[in-house]
Amino acid sequence: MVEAVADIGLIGLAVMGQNLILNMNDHGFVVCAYNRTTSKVDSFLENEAKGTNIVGAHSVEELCAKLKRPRKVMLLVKAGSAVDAFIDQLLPFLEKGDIIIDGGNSHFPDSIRRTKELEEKGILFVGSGVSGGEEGARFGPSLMPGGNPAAWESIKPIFQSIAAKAPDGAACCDWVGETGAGHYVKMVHNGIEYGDMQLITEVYQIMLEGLGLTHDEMAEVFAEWNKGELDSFLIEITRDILKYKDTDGEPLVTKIRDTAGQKGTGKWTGIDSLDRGIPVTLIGEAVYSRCLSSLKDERTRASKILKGPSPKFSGDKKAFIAQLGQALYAAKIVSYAQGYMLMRQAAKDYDWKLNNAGIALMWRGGCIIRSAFLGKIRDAYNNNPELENLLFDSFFADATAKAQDAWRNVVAQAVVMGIPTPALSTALNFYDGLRHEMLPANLLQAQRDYFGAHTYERLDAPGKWVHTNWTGRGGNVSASTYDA
Ligand code: NBP
Repeated sequence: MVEAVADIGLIGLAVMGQNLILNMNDHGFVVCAYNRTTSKVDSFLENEAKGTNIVGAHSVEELCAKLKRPRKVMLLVKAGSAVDAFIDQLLPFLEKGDIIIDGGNSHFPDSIRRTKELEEKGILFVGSGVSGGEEGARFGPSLMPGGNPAAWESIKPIFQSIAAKAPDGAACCDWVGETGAGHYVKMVHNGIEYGDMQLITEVYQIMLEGLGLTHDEMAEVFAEWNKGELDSFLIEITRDILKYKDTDGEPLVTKIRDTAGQKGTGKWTGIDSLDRGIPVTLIGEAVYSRCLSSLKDERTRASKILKGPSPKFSGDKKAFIAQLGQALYAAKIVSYAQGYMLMRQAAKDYDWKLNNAGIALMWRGGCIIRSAFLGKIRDAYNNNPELENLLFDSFFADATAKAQDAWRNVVAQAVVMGIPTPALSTALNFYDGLRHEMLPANLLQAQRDYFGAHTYERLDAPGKWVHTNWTGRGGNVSASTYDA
């Protein structure tokens, strides 16, 4: 008879799994480790886990036998079929009320499906976003658990102890919402990460090409920004990257091929926003910018064919740098507002009760997008849990109003200099679109009705869809009215 000694089991002994186990051990939890290739269990126990309370298992059956009830098994394996395969292997050794947690980068529809399928079997499923990479996993990740709410009380003590802590000591982990909500929020988090990174790179290109600053001068600018409202992990590492020299004393960053990679979560966010009809334009532009960057050969040919202005700035550089900071800040506010709009729509579509303030707190520490700014988002949703749009919160409405002159000038100057600013400018266009009560979609509707008899709604008769015979030649039959 194997003794049930472990508080939690963890499957998947690659970088994330091993580090999370060590983190759990540090916080006083006994973890049982298992891996498909079982030699990795032995190697882990003999090396990284030596001298700890961590125990190992060489089969799924042994793993389950070593777990205290209700059993909690966390998977940190490659997303996709490996997760389903492990769930199938675990089921014969679990009983009603036991918990399976998937901490991998799973796509949220899989987590919705798994929550439902396992609920029918009496097993509680949790799909949890885990952010922060290797270091986060080891010393405090941002954790975004969602799924079957009945699992939360049992896993909460473990999750909140191992999670990163915000500067005020709060754990960067709270219950996100039902079914696929945890992985959905992680997906949006990754999309926002794409956006934040893109914004920083645009400001870098303006400073480099337009202002002609050296990398050390730019590092100084980022160092200053990191002391104020832009204080964040990404600004901090950008400062350090810009200062970093290659062996010949040149900035290393200038020697890196300018083609950006991507693993797909930004793309998922973009596709999802199109599916839901929510204009998450900044993340979309961030994904497309990576795509454009990867067309290096075509860009090289284009650079010799397509003409543009000389990207030289001829004004007060110091004042313009301050404006760049304001533009970055305002565009970042728009990006988070768009991300929250998307989560609001998904919550409506899936009937999730999303913890909006908690989400900002979960992103406040441990993850790549951690920043002081997220504390303000948490405050906004704490002040008004029903807040329709982040931009309507008085703090953010005032901040964008204050920054907008600088933001407009930065985008205008970049256009004049021919320096691309897809994220900075799409954010501004979104801001201007959102604040227009009247957009030119009236003309668009007229065009649709003109060529396709798609009908339009009259302002003076809401809900009444009519067709006009614009040319006098067509008939009076209209097309069906529906939105794709
Ligand atoms: P990997 O994503 O590299 O996955 C390695 C683990 O998956 C190993 O335990 C491996 O077992 C197992 N595995 C694979 Br690969 N295919 C399998 C299959 N068909 N059946 C069963 N097991 C299989 O590890 P990771 O980088 O630690 O990431 C783990 C999860 O966390 C992933 O979903 C990842 O996307 C996510 N994540 C990673 C990071 C990060 O910074 N790395 C951050 C946040 C989230 P084996 O040893 O037998 O091959």
